[in-house]
Amino acid sequence: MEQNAKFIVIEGLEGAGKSSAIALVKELIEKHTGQAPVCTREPGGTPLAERIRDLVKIADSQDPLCDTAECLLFYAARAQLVETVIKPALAEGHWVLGDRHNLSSLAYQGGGRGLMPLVQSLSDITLNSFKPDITIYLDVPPQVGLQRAAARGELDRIEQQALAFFDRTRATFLALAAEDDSIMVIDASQPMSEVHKDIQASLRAVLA
Ligand code: T5A
Repeated sequence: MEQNAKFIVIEGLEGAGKSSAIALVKELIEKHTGQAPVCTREPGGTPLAERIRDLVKIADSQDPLCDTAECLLFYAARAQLVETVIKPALAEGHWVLGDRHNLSSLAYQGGGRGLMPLVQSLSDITLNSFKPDITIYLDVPPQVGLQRAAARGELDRIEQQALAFFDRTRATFLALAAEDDSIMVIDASQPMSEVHKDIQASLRAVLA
């Protein structure tokens, strides 16, 4: 088992290209450690957290989710995932590769919804300074990302928000990345082959 297992997270707006980035990083980790990482997604990644995922993704016109409840649900799902999957995996020496984590709540609920004080309090209480070793933030203008997501099929509850919501979310992702050395920003509006080259370069040190 790897003594110094790492927690690596891929972040970005909808359509940023997280799925193919995850496939690439998974392969790189496998080559480096000789073992597949434990892959998680947020919200989700445990049976209970997957049920919460449905609550936040599917719109209910009879009982629309208010912003505070949305925020609490993301943290309930995250607490369950961190305590029952991520921390135990790291403790056993398994690398963990996450499709989104806390940075999404800071950006979407903190920046997009304007709930930063609540998000910061919940983050402190539930995570207590636990954070990824490396976060790769795939930066894409919302128009580009949403077009890609729409080309794939129907948009979910959050994807149907106004463009200004995604502009605020992106601005928060970038502002938080600027003040945290563990967050690497990749220009995800480039062709996929270039995005992948940049991801490999940004992980060179950690996978050396
Ligand atoms: N959320 C989540 C919060 O609000 N707060 C939180 O705390 C958390 C954890 C989760 C939703 O919940 C929100 C954010 C989300 O709205 P999700 O399904 O996990 O939903 O996340 P999405 O972002 O909606 O997932 P997507 O599948 O839309 O995004 P991806 O994975 O980044 O997109 P991907 O890789 O499937 O790419 C989309 C399309 O674009 C193409 C791909 O081939 C694909 O067809 N593409 C490119 N085309 C050209 N050039 C490139 N460079 C391309 N990269 C990708």
